[in-house]
Amino acid sequence: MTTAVAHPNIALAKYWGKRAGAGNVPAVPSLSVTLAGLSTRTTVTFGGRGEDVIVLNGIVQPAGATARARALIDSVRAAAAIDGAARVESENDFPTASGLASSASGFAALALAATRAAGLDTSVADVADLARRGSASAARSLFGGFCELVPDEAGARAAQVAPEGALPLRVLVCVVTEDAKDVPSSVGMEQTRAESPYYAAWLDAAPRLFADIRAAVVAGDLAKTCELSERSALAMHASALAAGVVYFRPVTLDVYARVRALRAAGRTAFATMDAGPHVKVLTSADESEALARELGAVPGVLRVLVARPGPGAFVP
Ligand code: 2P0
Repeated sequence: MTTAVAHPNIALAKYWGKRAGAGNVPAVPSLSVTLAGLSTRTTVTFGGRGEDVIVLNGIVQPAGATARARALIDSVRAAAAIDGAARVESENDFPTASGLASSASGFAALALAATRAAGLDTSVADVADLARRGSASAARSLFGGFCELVPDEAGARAAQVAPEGALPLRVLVCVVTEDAKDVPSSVGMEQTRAESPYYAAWLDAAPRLFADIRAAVVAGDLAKTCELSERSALAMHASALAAGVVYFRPVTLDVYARVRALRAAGRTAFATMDAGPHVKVLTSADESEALARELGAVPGVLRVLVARPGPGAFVP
């Protein structure tokens, strides 16, 4: 039995779209910041009888809803040549409708706990590869601070780009709904690939945005990192919008308008968003508390979580 803890991450350079073929390989490189203060804690026990059991936040999950987690467990069992069923218990200390993807921290914690519970001495890079097959963004949560996920001939490689302290970045998560239902990202990506006239433009632009964001992070340039991150998110959503994949709601646009107004007034404020309507505002540590109050005053914003760069997945 082993317990592992992982934190969610927010992409600064977005991943959107998968390479053709098996293995869940992203079509573009991405770069994220792992967040402190919010965690998934997962315990894996091997050696049971009967079927594998997966319990999420206290609720036993049906097999159909957890196929990717079961595939991960099967591959660990095969690699370790062990028999017996697995029991997985996983808890998030942040709500599913928080606007933060629980699949990233969930698959990162599962991959680390499962390999260690099976007695495997898998390298962190290989644990990230296992997590990536479950959910690509999860590979980035194995590493702390700023992390990249870069597709190559063999699949995709995750690695740390810069440590937690490289930038005084804060992420203000503006939660705009308690409703967890949106088009799942894998469905939205596939619809974008199949139907968007701007998908090719996204595939063309994303690697350049990634390279420029990576350079800004490594140089410790907070303003440039935030500015380019907003562009990456807007380019991703423009390609999705053209396929009818719409994650914006009226309040989302209201937050974007407030961010532009704050910026016009000289503040560091840039917006990014994922496969849901919540807006994550990127700012500096110094400005974060005041900005969180101002964003919390936008009608329709339910609450604002302030998150800082955090550590990679670990066994406590
Ligand atoms: C990202 N997102 O880079 C992008 C930006 C959402 C928008 O990664 O299909 O759950 O499991 O590989 O990682 C969310 O997609 O997708 C995501 P799968 P995942 O963070």
